[in-house]
Amino acid sequence: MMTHTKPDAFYDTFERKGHNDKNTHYCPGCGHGTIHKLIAEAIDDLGIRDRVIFHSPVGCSVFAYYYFDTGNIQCSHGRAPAVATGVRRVHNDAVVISYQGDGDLAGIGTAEIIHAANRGENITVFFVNNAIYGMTGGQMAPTTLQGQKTLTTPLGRDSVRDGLPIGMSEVINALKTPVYIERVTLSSAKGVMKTKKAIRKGLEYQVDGRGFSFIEILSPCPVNWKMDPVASRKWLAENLEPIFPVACFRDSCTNSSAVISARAALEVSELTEAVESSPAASENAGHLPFMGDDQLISLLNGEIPLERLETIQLAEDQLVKIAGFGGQGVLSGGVLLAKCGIAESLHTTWLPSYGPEMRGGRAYASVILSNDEIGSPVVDNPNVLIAMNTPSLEAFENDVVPGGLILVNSSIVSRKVSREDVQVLYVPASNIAKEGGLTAAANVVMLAVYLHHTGKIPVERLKDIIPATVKRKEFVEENLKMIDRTLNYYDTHFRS
Ligand SMILES: Cc1ncc(C[n+]2csc(CCOP(=O)(O)OP(=O)(O)O)c2C)c(N)n1
Ligand code: SF4
Repeated sequence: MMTHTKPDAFYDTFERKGHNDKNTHYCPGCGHGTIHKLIAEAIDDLGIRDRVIFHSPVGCSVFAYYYFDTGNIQCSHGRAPAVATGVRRVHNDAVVISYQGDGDLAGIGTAEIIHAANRGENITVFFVNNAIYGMTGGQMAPTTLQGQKTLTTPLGRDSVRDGLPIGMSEVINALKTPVYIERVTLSSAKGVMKTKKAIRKGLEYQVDGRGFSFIEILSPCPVNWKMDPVASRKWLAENLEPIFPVACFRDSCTNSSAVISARAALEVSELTEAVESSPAASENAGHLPFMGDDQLISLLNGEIPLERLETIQLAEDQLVKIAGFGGQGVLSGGVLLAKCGIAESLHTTWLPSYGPEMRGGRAYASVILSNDEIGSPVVDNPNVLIAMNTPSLEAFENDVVPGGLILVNSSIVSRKVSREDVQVLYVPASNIAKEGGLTAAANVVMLAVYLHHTGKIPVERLKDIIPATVKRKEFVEENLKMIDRTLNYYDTHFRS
């Protein structure tokens, strides 16, 4: 009987998620978890745990040091190969790992990886290519496929505007010094087994002092690809693998290399045409994040006439900060408010900010509504703060401008606002939402109170945009009812 156990190279518990927690912060189906396990197993097999110095990047794997019970260094974005070089040169006996995502390695850290490879540093690089910026919510990465829809390419990556996806294994293969370059995939069980072998080989070569190893791992990001874990592995096989062919590009140590050349750009274009017309791509097309509504597209296309751009006159810009923890609808609340502004033809910005976890971490959204063009989307001193939990109130209460408005989710925040020069409304938003049968709609409750109380934008606008914005159609009606329930609450408790 085979028993699956936790590798010794992992800590017993992962304190990032709380005391005694055995779960990682990764989303279900994310490739990072699988890759971590394979690396930890290889470290165990080679008996090198006490020698490993793991360099974790900026990206979803920024917290790798919470998992690997090895030496750990967290590097700034893209710089892991440079830091690893320094460590390599002063610790002769260390086994140095540089673990990097595609935004990190192929975007911001292009220079570092090329020069570390070219110097033939005796380090092992694990390059996790999920074709997107995962941690920041799904922007285009250098490896994003042509036609692939991301947060920053809502109509698909366009090679004329954005260039073609970069094959980093092919780029590294153009250098003479690396000893081992292989691209593997997590799309299937067989692919995972090959990945395991490649990871082990890359570490072994370093232990033997042979030189620079580069292992590119095609890895799913179900959350930002807007698919479930099973569909994402299929999409990986059908779409990423044709553009980034799985292959051993160089294995100088066994002399059995099957060196393949980079694909010509034209050939890639032909392949991407196939991607764009594939069922997986059209499935993806239904999930345009935040930009999917006709109105925004029309606005961007200039179909909404410019003369409609000054309908509402705001006495002052609305500088709104909505803050809480991930899962309270803080970011989507910001989107709803921003869309209300757009629907009123106001100049509008929405700027999300959140911790590395896709769920449960700290989060806030800054929204600006203005009659004038907006210079910066950053809101340092809001005139409206919507505090969904206590840490948010504590973090931002003192930033609110005198005379500003603070809405406190009094279902969760037990303390009172200490400022006396601001207006405060204590709204039991979570309770109102729960009693209305949709706990997740506390954000809508707060927005309805804000709009109704200030009269800046008719609350009707919120009702107008909800059907096109709320992703799960079965919740549209509940959200609309929640607004009426909130207005009743407001009229009873604040107007009387
Ligand atoms: C210098 C700097 N620029 C930008 C950022 C914002 N940022 C954080 S993670 C990230 C993208 C990471 O994407 P990737 O390397 O593909 O890793 P993934 O999250 O997909 O694992 C960016 C741009 C930052 N933290 N620091
Ligand atoms: S956002 Fe993507 S890469 Fe990041 S943890 Fe989630 S699935 Fe993984």
